[in-house]
Amino acid sequence: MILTAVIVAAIAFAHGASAGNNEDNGHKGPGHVVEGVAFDRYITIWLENTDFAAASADPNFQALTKQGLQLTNYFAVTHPSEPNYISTVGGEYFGMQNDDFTQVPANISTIVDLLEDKGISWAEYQEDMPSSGFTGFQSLNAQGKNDYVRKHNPLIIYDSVATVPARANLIKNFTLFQEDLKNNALAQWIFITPNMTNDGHDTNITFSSKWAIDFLGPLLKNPHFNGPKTLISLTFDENSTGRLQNRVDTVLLGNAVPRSLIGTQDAAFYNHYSDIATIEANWKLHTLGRYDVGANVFSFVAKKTGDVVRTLPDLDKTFLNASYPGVFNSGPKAPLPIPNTSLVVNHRTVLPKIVATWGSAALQKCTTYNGSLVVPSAANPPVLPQGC
Ligand SMILES: *[C@@H]1O[C@H](CO)[C@@H](O)[C@H](O)[C@H]1NC(C)=O
Ligand SMILES: *[C@@H]1O[C@H](CO)[C@@H](O)[C@H](O)[C@H]1NC(C)=O
Ligand SMILES: *[C@@H]1O[C@H](CO)[C@@H](O)[C@H](O)[C@H]1NC(C)=O
Ligand SMILES: *[C@@H]1O[C@H](CO)[C@@H](O)[C@H](O)[C@H]1NC(C)=O
Ligand SMILES: *[C@@H]1O[C@H](CO)[C@@H](O)[C@H](O)[C@H]1NC(C)=O
Ligand SMILES: *[C@@H]1O[C@H](CO)[C@@H](O)[C@H](O)[C@H]1NC(C)=O
Ligand SMILES: *[C@@H]1O[C@H](CO)[C@@H](O)[C@H](O)[C@H]1NC(C)=O
Ligand SMILES: CC(=O)N[C@H]1CO[C@H](CO)[C@@H](O)[C@@H]1O
Repeated sequence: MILTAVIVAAIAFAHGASAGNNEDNGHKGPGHVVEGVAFDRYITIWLENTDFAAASADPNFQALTKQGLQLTNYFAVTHPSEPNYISTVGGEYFGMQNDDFTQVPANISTIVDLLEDKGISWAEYQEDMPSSGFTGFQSLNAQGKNDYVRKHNPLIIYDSVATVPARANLIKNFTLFQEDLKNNALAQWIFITPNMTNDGHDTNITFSSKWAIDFLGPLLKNPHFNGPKTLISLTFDENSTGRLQNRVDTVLLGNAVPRSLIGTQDAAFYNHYSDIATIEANWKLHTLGRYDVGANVFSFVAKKTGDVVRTLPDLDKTFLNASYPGVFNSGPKAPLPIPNTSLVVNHRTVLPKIVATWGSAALQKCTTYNGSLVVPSAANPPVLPQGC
């Protein structure tokens, strides 16, 4: 019975989505389009485990880079994969330093809460995910090879998404991506994960960059994907060499990138939290009250939103190559971190629902988020106040 209800809900949603299409507007997703300051659609595509130097030396990656704006000081936040993926939608990785089967408690909010609060549509597309909202650990192909993995699916790891069928159903596979594309029903916020072959995890940058250029080539010319104000971030979850700086090669593509910046570089300090910060600034969203608040907004967007792009002191000594203690650390533990519900950045306040859950004086005594650009790591862990 429950399954039937879920399927009915999914069909109802899909119907609503196509009913909302507007042929005059190449970027209209499900429902109405909420205009952003610098972009109306944000698409993130994550490849795997590649050092900045290796990506920037790859000919296919170079060809894509020429069509966009390259971020030369964009950092992953730790190792291995899973904490990086969850960081970019939740503003925190809870000390995780493994790729285990994890469920983030339902009282932890994500970008989904921020987007839905302003009526902005969203979806994830995970290649070879066997069914929408699948919560399993992995899915092997017919030959028994690695295909879909939960650790590369950021939102399914959060129970605030996975346990709500209407939300979980928006986490779909590439078959449904092609369908949504054809129907001009793509959402305004999209996260895309290729399978373990295509994303370079079980191959290498030669393979993943070929996949990326083959995948993106036609899509960049398709107004259902690259509408007049679409921004695409093509990046990597982490650098492949643990002992070195965790810098990854990131390219911003799409029609929202100002023409004058195509083929140029931006050397400001960014990290996976800059993704959320940029989205929050663009759509004037609330924040999560975590590391999203302190992160730099991408410069060209910040120029339009009035956000201040700051310089990181000691960039050369920033590695972000290991996790601090936390609930999901297999080693040293720390309590579930409490968002700082008083943080404000460029008029953006913490989502009221988060304040309602976490805003009591007793809890706020023990928050560690201070809105700084500095991202903690094993070498510079968050410091809990006395008595927490
Ligand atoms: C959040 O959920 C966790 C896990 O269920 C629980 O331990 C914690 O007390 C909750 N915190 C708040 C503020 O609701
Ligand atoms: C994609 O997801 C749909 C909906 O859950 C499912 O019916 C289909 O079998 C999946 N396709 C593949 C290739 O896994
Ligand atoms: C990954 O997807 C491609 C198609 O995009 C397919 O050819 C390949 O077999 C898939 N990899 C695995 C391990 O299933
Ligand atoms: C990637 O793997 C392919 C085939 O295994 C190999 O030919 C190619 O040189 C590799 N590329 C890099 C950058 O290691
Ligand atoms: C992180 O980088 C520092 C500086 O190179 C190094 O000392 C440390 O061992 C690295 N940590 C890990 C876990 O690789
Ligand atoms: C939480 O944010 C408020 C407002 O910016 C700030 O005064 C306070 O110091 C922050 N708490 C911590 C632990 O940094
Ligand atoms: C703010 O937090 C960062 C990251 O944990 C930390 O490095 C920095 O020292 C803190 N700043 C202040 C003023 O407490
Ligand atoms: C910033 C950066 O890319 N750091 C390193 C990641 O690992 C590679 C491979 O050893 C180094 O060359 C990079 O310098």
